[in-house]
Amino acid sequence: MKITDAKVIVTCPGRNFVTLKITTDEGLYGIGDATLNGRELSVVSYLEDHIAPCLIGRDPHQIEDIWQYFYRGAYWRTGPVTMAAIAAVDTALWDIKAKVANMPLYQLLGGKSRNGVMVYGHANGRDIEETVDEVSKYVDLGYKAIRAQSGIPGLASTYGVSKDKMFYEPADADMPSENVWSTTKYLDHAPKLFETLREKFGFDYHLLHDVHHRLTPIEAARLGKSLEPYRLFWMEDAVPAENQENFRLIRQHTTTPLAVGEIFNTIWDCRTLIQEQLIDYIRTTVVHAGGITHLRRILDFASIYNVRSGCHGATDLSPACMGASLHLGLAAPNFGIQEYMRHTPETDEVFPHAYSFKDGYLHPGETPGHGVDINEDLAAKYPYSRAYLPVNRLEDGTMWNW
Ligand code: KDG
Ligand code: MG
Repeated sequence: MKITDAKVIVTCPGRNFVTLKITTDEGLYGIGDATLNGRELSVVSYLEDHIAPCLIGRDPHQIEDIWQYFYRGAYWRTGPVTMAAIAAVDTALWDIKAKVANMPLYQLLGGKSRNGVMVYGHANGRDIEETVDEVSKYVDLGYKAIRAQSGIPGLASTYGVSKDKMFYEPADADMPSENVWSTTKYLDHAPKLFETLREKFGFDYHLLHDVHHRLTPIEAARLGKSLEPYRLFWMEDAVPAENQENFRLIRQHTTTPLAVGEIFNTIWDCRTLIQEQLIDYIRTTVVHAGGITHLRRILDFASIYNVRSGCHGATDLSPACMGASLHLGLAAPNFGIQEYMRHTPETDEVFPHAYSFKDGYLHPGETPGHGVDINEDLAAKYPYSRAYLPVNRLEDGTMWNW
């Protein structure tokens, strides 16, 4: 079998997605997600100009060798653009291999370790009251785990609070919108949200929270401590994680479980965090961490240190990424939870998929491959539209982490 074509498809059914479609001389094809939110076209160029020419003529079954060829062989290793491009190739090749085997991908990854993949949804509101109402809606939909974010008094907008309740879309403008952040106001408010949620819903549901990289280690330690009575499933991205050692300080001070890694690209980005057991959940995902091949390596490494998966699954990760992630989640021994921010109906139509939601769990389905396809005619009706994530400044104008 030989690869005859590697085509990059860019579509914007409400938001931008980049997809790689690899076709073989036997007519079988596979697809992989290559979306890098706000920087999409850099991955398009990487794939079209630098990867596609080296793919034609190769045997699609040699997934590991092809992965190493594009990782080691590039000389310039790692980074989100390179790793998203490699991920797309890898995901498409696993899709092809499973189609050839006529099996759902999870069978090739060792078979299922559970009946379904527990997911968490995103409840958010402008204030605590509205967030409580939104949590109720997720409870009614059958979710077992819910992420809660609320607007902060005195701040015009903040991460995680959306106008469209089911579809949070932070990449909202042709030029980056500017948010204003106050750690003082946030630290005062966040524990009140979870106190109210536990009073109202008890402890039957898992509650999660995303700090979105905004604190210093000692502030994160303080927040973790103040959230302890509310027994969160996790506190996510409490600090930026370029400096993995930062988590030692947070860990020393709090028993609130810690999750990090949605922007990591390789196993090296999380090595200290995992080896020293400074975190409980690793959030690396298929598209931004080198595909199924590399994510599986990270999860296997994490499994020796009691660290479980909590893969990123925001709307900017396409259904092709979600499908692949669900197969890995069904098979991995140390699966923890999967984020599930729903896609719009337009996106679901462009990417017909076999996965389905029931009673708080997603199942990848039994279709051979990863079970996600792309309708190219429909995709062509939604041209690329530039959209940036916001930027963040402190109240005095200093640039901060968004
Ligand atoms: O593109 C950025 C989003 O994926 C990110 O802001 C979402 O933090 C996020 C999450 O936990 O889903
Ligand atoms: Mg996050």
